[in-house]
Amino acid sequence: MPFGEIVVGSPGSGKSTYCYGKHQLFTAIDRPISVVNLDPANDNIPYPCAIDIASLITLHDVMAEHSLGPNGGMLYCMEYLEANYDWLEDRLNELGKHAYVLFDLPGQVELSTNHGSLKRIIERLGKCGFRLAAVHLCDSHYVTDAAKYVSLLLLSLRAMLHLELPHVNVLSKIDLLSQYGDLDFNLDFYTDVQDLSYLENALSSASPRYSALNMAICELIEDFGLVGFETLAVEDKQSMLNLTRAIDRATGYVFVPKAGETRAPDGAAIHDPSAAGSAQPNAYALMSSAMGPRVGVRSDVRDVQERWVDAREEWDAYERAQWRREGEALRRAAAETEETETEKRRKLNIRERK
Ligand SMILES: Nc1nc2c(ncn2[C@@H]2O[C@H](COP(=O)(O)OP(=O)(O)OP(=O)(O)O)[C@@H](O)[C@H]2O)c(=O)[nH]1
Ligand SMILES: [Mg+2]
Repeated sequence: MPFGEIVVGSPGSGKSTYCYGKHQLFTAIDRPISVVNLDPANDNIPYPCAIDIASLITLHDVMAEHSLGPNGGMLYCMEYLEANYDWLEDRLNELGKHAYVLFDLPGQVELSTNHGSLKRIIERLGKCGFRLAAVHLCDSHYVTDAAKYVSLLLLSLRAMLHLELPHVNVLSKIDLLSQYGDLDFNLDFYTDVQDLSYLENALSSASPRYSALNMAICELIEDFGLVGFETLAVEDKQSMLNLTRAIDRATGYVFVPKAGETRAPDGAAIHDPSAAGSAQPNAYALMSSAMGPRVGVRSDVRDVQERWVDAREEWDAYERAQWRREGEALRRAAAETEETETEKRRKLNIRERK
């Protein structure tokens, strides 16, 4: 069965960059991936695009033809895509039953918070057999200001309730966080969303009515108890892998054995080149695959804080030194291979001359 991610978030939150990063990562680790651009204003698409909405409709044409501005034009494009859903379905079918598809959406937040077209498109994808999760990217710059953070919480909650999908909220560009000055709280305060009453002091510096509104929103968010965040620095492999683990749990991909592998009754992996990963669910250790603690480097947000906020420069220097060492080792190995090859050729020449 096909799996997929609906990648949404505010303008500039990093959606297209994330799709590109994930395409590079999955290609490197040999996992299937296709990226579908559903942003009709995406002129410079960084990733190889499996399906592009531009071959159906472009924002430029809509604005010219219907005298609409960019925002109204974007909503028109989404309604047009919904009306021509068969176009999308035909192309998705060509990607095969075991595809893993990222849908790169435009940055208009109303598409994921109140407009109906995207929601109905998602419903139809679900009926076609897609196992989907919404990946909601939020610029981590928002956590540097209490009122902005509250608006981010509300936006995330609205998207979760509106889209009705397994949902992963992500604080993107976490690598830039240390540039915005000191945070009022540790990073886990912002990602775990446990006790928002601590924000009261920071919020009370605004006008009384505005801070009362923000505190009321905080209460609402806590009553629902749904919002939490993962973190992402798109160029950091560990960060991408960690987010991938969280999304795999949300979509159910965590149950899918690797393509070319089946499971014996005791759970041992058996090599079977004919096995297509997503066709055969992993019945072994079903609950522990889903409910066990997430493992892997920086799966704990305190480590993320240390890497990107508290000791970013030291970690940068450490990683640079690691890369240098790895580069030197590779160069040495290449030189040794070259030397052995030259020696082999030399011996062969001597033998031929004899
Ligand atoms: N430092 C850093 N920059 C990032 C990261 N992710 C994205 N960016 C930068 O953020 C900017 C916006 O990224 P895009 O991927 O175009 O954002 P988008 O959400 O697709 O934007 P729209 O499609 O216009 O809504 C680009 O300059 C990216 O290079 C990240 O993890 N770290
Ligand atoms: Mg984009």
